[in-house]
Amino acid sequence: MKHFIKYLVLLFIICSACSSSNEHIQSAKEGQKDSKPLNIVYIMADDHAYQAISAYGSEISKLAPTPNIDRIADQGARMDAVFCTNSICGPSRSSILTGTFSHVNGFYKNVDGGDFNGQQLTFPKVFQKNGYQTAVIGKWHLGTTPTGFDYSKVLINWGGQGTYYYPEFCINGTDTVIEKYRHSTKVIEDDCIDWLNKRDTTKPFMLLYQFKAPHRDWRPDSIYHQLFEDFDFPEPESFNDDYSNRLAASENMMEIENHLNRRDLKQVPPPGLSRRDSMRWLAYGNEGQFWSPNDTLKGEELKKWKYQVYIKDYLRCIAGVDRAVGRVLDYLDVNGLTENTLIVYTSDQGFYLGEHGWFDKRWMYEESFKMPFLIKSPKHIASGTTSDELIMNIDFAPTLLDFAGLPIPEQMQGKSFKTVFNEKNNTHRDAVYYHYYEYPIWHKVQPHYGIRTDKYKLIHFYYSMDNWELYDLENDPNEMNNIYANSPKELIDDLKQQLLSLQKEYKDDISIKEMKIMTDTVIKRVYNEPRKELK
Ligand code: SGN
Ligand code: CA
Repeated sequence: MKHFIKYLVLLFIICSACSSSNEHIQSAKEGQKDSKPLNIVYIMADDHAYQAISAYGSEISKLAPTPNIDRIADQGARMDAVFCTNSICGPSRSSILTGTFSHVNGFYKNVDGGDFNGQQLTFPKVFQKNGYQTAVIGKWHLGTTPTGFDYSKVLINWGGQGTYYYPEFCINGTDTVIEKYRHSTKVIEDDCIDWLNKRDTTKPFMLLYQFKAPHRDWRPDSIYHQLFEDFDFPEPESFNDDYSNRLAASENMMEIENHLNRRDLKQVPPPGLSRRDSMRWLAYGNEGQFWSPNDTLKGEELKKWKYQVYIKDYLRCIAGVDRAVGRVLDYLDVNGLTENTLIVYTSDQGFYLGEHGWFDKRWMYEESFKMPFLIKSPKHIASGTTSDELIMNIDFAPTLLDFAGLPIPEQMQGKSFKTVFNEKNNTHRDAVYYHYYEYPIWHKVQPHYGIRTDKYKLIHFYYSMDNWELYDLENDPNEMNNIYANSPKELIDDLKQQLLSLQKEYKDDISIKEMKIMTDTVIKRVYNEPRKELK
């Protein structure tokens, strides 16, 4: 018995020694992990509305869920108040890269706005300087060749938009390749995995993984053509908005009913047309010209039909993006990279999915102003977090650098929101600022600026009108009721004061005359896509 007890004691001592040495090994490993630089995968789609991500819970997203994108929210955070500073492609991307507003980085319009000045300081350059391997794969749309990347493979055809089929890419600013078989989302997905496989595993990485989808003209991979065939999507509450009280909105040219063209809704040109004439035939509708797929469909029924064709193709494009996101998440899991990689999923701006009767973006109204933003970093963010802190796209650059422990350049106007995940009651800011310039092309959206607080949104449309709008976001979330004319003077004065101080802080306190000149100025593109002759 004595022996047995001795044996037990010995066993206990050995086991505790083992377990403490295991703990020791584990904590050494932990320590090593902590000192390891954080990898970054920044995923961005083009025109992906938060309403079309199931983590955000909208009705349509319940019918077209995005389980892979949702994994990022489930294992990390869903941000509910992230805003764009100028809701179109190139300008948003420039603000994201530089951490500055459009008027500071100089790329404030897509059309006649020149190209992005790649000499500027961008966050990928800071990562690169600090020993990271950097890459951008997919949509770029900034004209000039990407700078700050060890590897780039970006879409260059269709004015830099890229196409869904036969997309053309430029590799490292020199070699052009045309993809003949795969859908653009699939090519970008495969290239991303390829790059991850071939990377130097002794170095940390920072990858921008950027899709063309679901941008207009919403052309999904044929493997998704059958999706949603047997049911229709509900229309949003503001689908039949009449724009009363909102002069700028009433002048728009982005209505589902009146401005979707035949190409958008996948009509087939009659046989025998020349290439030029068939392009014209397909673009018919852009200017509000009436067309119908058959002799009987018109009025409300025609509008409903257009909405279903539009929304189904849009969501089919997203099904492809969701698959591609899942593939990279799986890759990181399988290769033991998940713990030490920060992942962002976002879009260059929001988009209208029939709200106010619209497609497209540009406005400071919620659906195009608000960006989806999901972020996961197991070491820093608890799973299932949600946040309604007011964030702007100029905050992305400082935030990514901050998470990686790298210096944030002084000239960045945004600020890191890393602390919102661990410091309770830490208010990031009281209001966000917005400024949009491009007019009249493409969709006749008046240039405007404004601020949004938790409760109110004040907008000034200043180009060919002088109109203010005010919304009470708590009581009128669809922004149908402009209360500017009948709101107390103190409220309006207070908001205007806040607006002015933001304009001063961000150095956008120029005169209306100067703002109009910015819209009118034609800045030539340096970037020259080889044009194909139309016969
Ligand atoms: C294209 C689209 C427009 C869209 C712009 C900007 N027309 O010109 O509807 O607003 O892109 O989009 S299309 O018929 O060519 O598709 S952005 O994402 O680049 O800002
Ligand atoms: Ca876009």
